[in-house]
Amino acid sequence: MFLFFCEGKPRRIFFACLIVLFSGFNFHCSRAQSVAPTQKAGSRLSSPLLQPATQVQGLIVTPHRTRGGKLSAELANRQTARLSDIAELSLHVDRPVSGRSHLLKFERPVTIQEARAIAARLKSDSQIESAEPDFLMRIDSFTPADPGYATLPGQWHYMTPDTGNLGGANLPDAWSMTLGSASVNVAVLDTGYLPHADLAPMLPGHDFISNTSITNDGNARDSDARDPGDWVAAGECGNGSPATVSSWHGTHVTGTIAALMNNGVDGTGIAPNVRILPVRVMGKCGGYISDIVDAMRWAVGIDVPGVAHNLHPARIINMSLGSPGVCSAAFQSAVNDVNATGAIIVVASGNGAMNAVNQPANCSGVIAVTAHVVDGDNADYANVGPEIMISAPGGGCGTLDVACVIGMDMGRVVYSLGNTGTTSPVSDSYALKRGTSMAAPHVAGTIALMLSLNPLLTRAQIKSILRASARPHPVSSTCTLDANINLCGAGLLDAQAALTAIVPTIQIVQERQIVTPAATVDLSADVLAPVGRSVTRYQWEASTSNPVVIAIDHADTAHASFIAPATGNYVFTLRVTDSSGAVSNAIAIIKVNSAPVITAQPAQQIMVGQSMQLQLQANDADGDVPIFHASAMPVGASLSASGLFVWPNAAPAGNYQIAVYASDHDSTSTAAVLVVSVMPGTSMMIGGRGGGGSMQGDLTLLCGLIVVIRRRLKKPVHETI
Ligand SMILES: [Ca+2]
Ligand SMILES: [Ca+2]
Ligand SMILES: [Ca+2]
Ligand SMILES: [Ca+2]
Repeated sequence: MFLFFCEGKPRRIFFACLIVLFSGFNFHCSRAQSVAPTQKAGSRLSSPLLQPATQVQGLIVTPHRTRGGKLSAELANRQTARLSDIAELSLHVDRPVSGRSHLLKFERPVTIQEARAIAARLKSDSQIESAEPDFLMRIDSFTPADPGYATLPGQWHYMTPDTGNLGGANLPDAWSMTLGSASVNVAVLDTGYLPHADLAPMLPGHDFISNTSITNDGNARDSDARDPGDWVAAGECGNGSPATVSSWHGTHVTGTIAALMNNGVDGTGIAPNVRILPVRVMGKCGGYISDIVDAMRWAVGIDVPGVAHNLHPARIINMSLGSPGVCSAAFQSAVNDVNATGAIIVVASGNGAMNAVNQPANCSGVIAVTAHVVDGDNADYANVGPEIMISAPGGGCGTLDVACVIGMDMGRVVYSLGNTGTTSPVSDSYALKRGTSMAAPHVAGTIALMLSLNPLLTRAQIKSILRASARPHPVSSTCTLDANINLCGAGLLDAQAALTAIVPTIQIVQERQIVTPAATVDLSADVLAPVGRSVTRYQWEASTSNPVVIAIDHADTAHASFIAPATGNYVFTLRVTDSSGAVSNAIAIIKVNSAPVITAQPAQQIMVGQSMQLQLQANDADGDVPIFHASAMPVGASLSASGLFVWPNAAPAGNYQIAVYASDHDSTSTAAVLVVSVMPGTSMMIGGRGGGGSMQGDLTLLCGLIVVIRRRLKKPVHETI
């Protein structure tokens, strides 16, 4: 009965296939229309195909341009009896559609296959130019074709959240925006990795395990980060410790972040195009802080003694590891160093079912991740605490789901890569695991997608977006109980919402400027739209709280300008809109400042040995209090910040030209020259102090020639300038 491989009307197919049998052709029972689209040349990934809904309501029918006059008239008059006969299903005209078409609705919704068959029957009518199902389009969402994605147990943990799966990380719509960029490197600090048919080649990583009793690869640190297995015998990890098989934990975590998509193998990863830097820190029984902190620094490009420089520094570190206790000083120091490079660290909260977060998830400056299960409830094993930033799928039983039994929760755990070996590696497999270890890489992978869309995102922006885009913990779930408020972070990871929230990055060229009145002031910005989008609008706006209204030139470009008014502080906002409608803002602050102007002083004359004091004055147009200073002074003379010039017992005789200045906090006056002639002869000083601005002694009055100089001096008479 091979005939029924063909779709369409069985009776017709039967005859077609009879013809084939008798004519001896190799007939594949396919119709040109149903040939699957081929992948674009050079592309490693399938295009994000639009997925039609499973039911169709109607058809778009277009009469033939020349032969369809009668049909056009029928449709205009809503006469559908003839078409219904051809369709073998009752149709009615819903409305005209642009492009000479009409939308015809079925008497009942039909399947996609039925709709296509009806459309094909209608197209056999010579008056019909085209007839096609009116499919429901969705926003570029697509479903990976990997066999493990949708087939039970499946990767529910990536899927669009719905009533049966409130915990899904909402990746299908995120994947239509990006599958990751090969320029984003994610370091996985774990048990190492195994090459796997569902993994792209790893970046050159490193094995940081120095302790040969746990390393299990026959040597201490080395440049091969492959996982030799971490199985242990009973008692090997301490008295009473159980025997365990190899976990292949690092391979599982790596697969969650970057397993290949649409390659026909296993499931998929969250960011299949990003690169993984495997860094081995965990062996038999675990790993030591001393090795892990070295690995953290090395992963982001900080040199570690005895290890070759990492040529592929990571922007993201995933650490699905930890142990109870406060954050150690060594961990905190490493976190600080990593953060200083601009990288971001994601850490699992731990599986102790405690109201306490393991270290290093509790270190300041990391993203601590707890785990939820398929219905969005916090996982029964997951640690929570105030350090938690977000929850991600970790699988297993929910805390409040008493009917759920561990081991009977297949289909509710996290599906990723594994190996069949119980000790040493044997062959590729997939593995089902539960844990906060599985939750953290969901967040790391999502951050990798975010950085793929906009590599300029800062750690603060990433955290802010993840928090703001998280879905609320489900009503009446563990994390909404009064006792757990603020212990589970912002909510459930939502990759689609996080990526949608990424806005263009704006870098104002000069965020703060101090300018002079009447200057032409540049308002310039470098703007980067997320990948796949473009900037559609720039708008510079002057703040309504500015002291005066300012006209901005070229306000609708990235490079605007204005003429500075006389004085005051001004705020300008650049608002950038991208082609997705996302908006971001940045602010430029401009201070218009006038430098102080020193009030000219008459030339001063004084006899040798006399004392003088003089109060200098300056005017600052914007009201700043001037601060006086001089570049050099005659021996014994001084000038206070408030402008009091004092020269007791002036000597020796000569003509002094003293350059004085007044500054506000932002600018300095031009030099003013205080001219003092010290006359030779017997001191005739009269004791006591005179008032500001006058010489002491009668000879002051001898000052006849008053010269005011406000210029830069070329030749000092004395070396006092
Ligand atoms: Ca080794
Ligand atoms: Ca090794
Ligand atoms: Ca795959
Ligand atoms: Ca000023």
